[in-house]
This record gives sequence, C-alpha cells and structure tokens, in this order.
Amino acid sequence: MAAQYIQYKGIKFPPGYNSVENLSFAENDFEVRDDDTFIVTYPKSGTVWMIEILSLILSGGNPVWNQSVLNSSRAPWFTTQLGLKAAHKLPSPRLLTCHLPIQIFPRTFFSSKAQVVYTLRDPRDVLVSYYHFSKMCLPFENPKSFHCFLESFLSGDVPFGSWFDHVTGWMKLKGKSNLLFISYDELKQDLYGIVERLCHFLGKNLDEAAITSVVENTSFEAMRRNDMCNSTMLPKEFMDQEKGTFLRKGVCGDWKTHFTVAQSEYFDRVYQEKMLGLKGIFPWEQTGPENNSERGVNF
Ligand code: PPS
Repeated sequence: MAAQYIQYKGIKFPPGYNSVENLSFAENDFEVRDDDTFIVTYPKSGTVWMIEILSLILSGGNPVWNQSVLNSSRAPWFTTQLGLKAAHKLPSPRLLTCHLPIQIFPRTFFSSKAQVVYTLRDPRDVLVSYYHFSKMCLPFENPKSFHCFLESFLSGDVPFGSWFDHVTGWMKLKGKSNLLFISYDELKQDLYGIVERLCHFLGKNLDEAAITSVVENTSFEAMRRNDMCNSTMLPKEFMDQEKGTFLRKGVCGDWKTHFTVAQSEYFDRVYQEKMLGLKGIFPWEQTGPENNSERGVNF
C-alpha cells in the first residue's frame, strides 16, 4: 500500500512520527538554547554516525553513554512528538537531530549562538542507501524499482524533499562561525582528523586517548555491535529488519554497483544543472585516487 506522506510547506514527510503540528512547532515555536548543537543532514548522509561521534565527544571519549542510552534519547529528533518530549527533558548542552531543510529550521536558531554540524554525502551514495532504506522502513513508500527511485530522487519527489535544494540551501550559510560542514567521505578518509576538527568546533579538549576512543567506538563494526545505535531496537512496525540492515555497507562509491552507465550520465546531467555555482568543491567531485590527501581540500 502506498505510504500516505505528510505534506508540510511543499515537502513530504513520512507518516507515523511526523505531523504538520509538530513540524510547525519545530519551525515556529521550538526554543533553541545557545548551547544546543544540531546534527543536520539530508537522509542517509551519516546522521546516526554523527550522533555517535558527537555523543562520545561530549562524554570525553567515555563510551558508557553511547552503550547504555538509545541514540534517539541522546540526540532527540525534536521535529517529532516523542523527540520533542525528549528534547525538553534533556539537560544542556543538548544534541538535537533533524533532516530539516534550511527554510523550515527553527526560527530562533538564527538569532542564537547554537551550533550546527551539517553532514553531507555523495548524492549517488545517498540515493542508493535511501533506496535500500525505503524498502525496509515501513512509513516509506516501497520503491517500484531502482530506476523509479532514481527518477523520484532527481526530481525531489522523496521524503524530506530534494537533495539538491537541501544542500544548496544549507550551503548558503557556509562561512558562519556556528556552522560546520563535514562530508561522509571525509569521515571515511580521516576519522581521527575530523574528530579533532569537531572537538575544536565544539570547544572540547580531548587528549589523544579520548580521540582514539571516539574513533574506535564509531567504526562501522563497533556501531553494528552497539544496539543503542544499530536500529535493531526499533519497533517492527517501523523497521522490518528482515528486509535489510540499517547499517548496511558503510562505504563510499557503492553507487557504482547500482547505476548503469546511462543512469550515471543522466544523474550527472541533472547534477551539473542543479549544482551550478557550487561545483568542484565537494570531495566526491575530486578526481584522483581514493586516498589522495588533496580530496576535499576545498570543502
Ligand atoms: S538516516 O536514516 O537518514 O538517519 O540514515 P543515516 O544515519 O543518515 O545514514 C545511514 C548510512 O550511514 C552509514 N553509516 C556508516 N558508514 C560508515 N561508518 C559508520 N560508522 C557508519 N554509521 C552509519 C550506514 O551504513 C548507511 O549507509 P549505507 O550506504 O546504507 O550503508
């Protein structure tokens, strides 16, 4: 049966946890605190990874919080009813998570000192990850085929809207001191270095042993073992674990095993058109070997 998506300001949201009232509250009434840190992403870009990393940084590298409290309680999805309750209960400094595009982000953020870590990923890998996720996450429409999903993704007709609009919208704030842009590709390439960059951004002094603990406890394998973040605790009516694994592959470039040459060319044409003005700055656009230290330098 086709999912009945919620519509809010021209964007569709999966039913169940989302409602127009909660989205409107998040945009217009949510009280941002100056010491809040928001984890913002387009879906499938590394949200849950960033929650683990930032939770561990806040804990000074001690994994107990990550291993004993669900990620949704450590960094609540404040745009949902349950998440909002959890957010209100959290002591400061809070971690908060959402997939909101910039135009419906909490208004009070823009006059606050709160910080945003925006994580983004090669959109072709986002698309592949989103396709598999949509098959196992029940509030999402089950894609008819990979090609149908690609068409929907490119036209922005997917939950949380267009990847292109989301990224270009948030990138307009690039340069502001309370925003940090991190790519999934950089996390894969140099997790230690990115943890250092995040510590600096958040004003947290972690020694080498603490940073090493953050890195070790946020590896793909460690996260797969941790029930507090691997999504196996989610109710069956939300996620059907028999249809897939949330922490699926955790690699860059999986799109190459899914796209045909024609689909890749089609994707590139749309990408060139939509990303005008922002081209050439993202790690996945850099040519050269995967481990080239120059990758992502402009980002
Ligand atoms: S969601 O549903 O939007 O919150 O999903 P999100 O967390 O943004 O993205 C899920 C993808 O991130 C991968 N992931 C990781 N990759 C590498 N290392 C670590 N530690 C890690 N944690 C999460 C996860 O496997 C999903 O990507 P795919 O490509 O589907 O494996």
